[in-house]
Amino acid sequence: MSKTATRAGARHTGSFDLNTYLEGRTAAVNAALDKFLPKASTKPATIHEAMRYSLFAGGKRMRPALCLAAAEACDGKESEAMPMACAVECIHTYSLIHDDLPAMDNDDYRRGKLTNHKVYGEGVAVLAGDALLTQAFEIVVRSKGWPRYSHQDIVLELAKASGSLQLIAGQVADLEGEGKKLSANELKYIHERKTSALLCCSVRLGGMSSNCTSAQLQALTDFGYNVGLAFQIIDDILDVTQTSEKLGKTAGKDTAAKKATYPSIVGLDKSRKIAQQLTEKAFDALKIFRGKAQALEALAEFLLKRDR
Ligand code: GRG
Repeated sequence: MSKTATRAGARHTGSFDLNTYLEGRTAAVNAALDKFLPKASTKPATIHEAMRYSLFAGGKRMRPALCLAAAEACDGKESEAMPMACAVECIHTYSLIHDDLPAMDNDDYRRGKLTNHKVYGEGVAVLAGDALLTQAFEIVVRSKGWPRYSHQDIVLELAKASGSLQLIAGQVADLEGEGKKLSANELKYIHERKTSALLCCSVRLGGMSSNCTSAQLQALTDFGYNVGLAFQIIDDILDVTQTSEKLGKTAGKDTAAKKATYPSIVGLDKSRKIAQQLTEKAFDALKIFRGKAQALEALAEFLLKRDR
């Protein structure tokens, strides 16, 4: 068995219990989000209901978990990383609401439920996405601040990851690439921006909330970048190998929309191999944490092996 297969294949069967970890983090993140967001009954109630509908529709909470695990690796306090974790989840949920709109991917299901616009109409869905994006900035700006990284640093981090050079750039390239034959490099450009940027931002913010050193921040950047790319390749694989019921969203959309994906360019086996190699690179980036990054390692492995 190759080094990659051994390491990415069976690393965390030992002491670390990822299920318990994820259950605990998800509950804590949900409670914090509930506190940060206006109550559903706050006027105008429709928008607050719509924001909460998608936010609490049952996502995997991977970005917040990565953020909190990164803070842990840098000896940070969960309470100080929590605003960052909630902010990245708000931005992620906004991007899903907008991506599902008829003007974009036109999807009816997300997180196992009807999409936001199917329940609240397109106008409110656009606004719910806008409001969640704005909410993310309010959450981090209102938090108490961090020793080495200013509010300005934190806001810049979030703005860069979600702006027209990263998340939006990826979505634009994705829209413009539909029906076209893209090279593997063009596809990587999309994945880096559409997916990796926010995952990378999540772990960086976790580190920043813990007053991490620049070497630790670089390690988290390398980790997040590689995990992000692997995450999207697995997402593309699941789109062709899983059912809509399992995914909680419409399966087979990439093929139907004639989207270039790793499986369509290099095939399923090679795609799995690339995802495994990227995960291996992500593991390597964690060496600097000398055993304190167990949760990050387990999450990277989980994301490689996930089936939904
Ligand atoms: C700014 C409108 C806009 C879009 C940005 C994020 C995005 C681009 C589009 C959403 C659809 C998509 C395929 C995004 C890539 C990232 C990804 C695989 C999202 C799904 O994330 P999961 O699996 O979802 O973590 P849950 O529901 O579990 O949180």
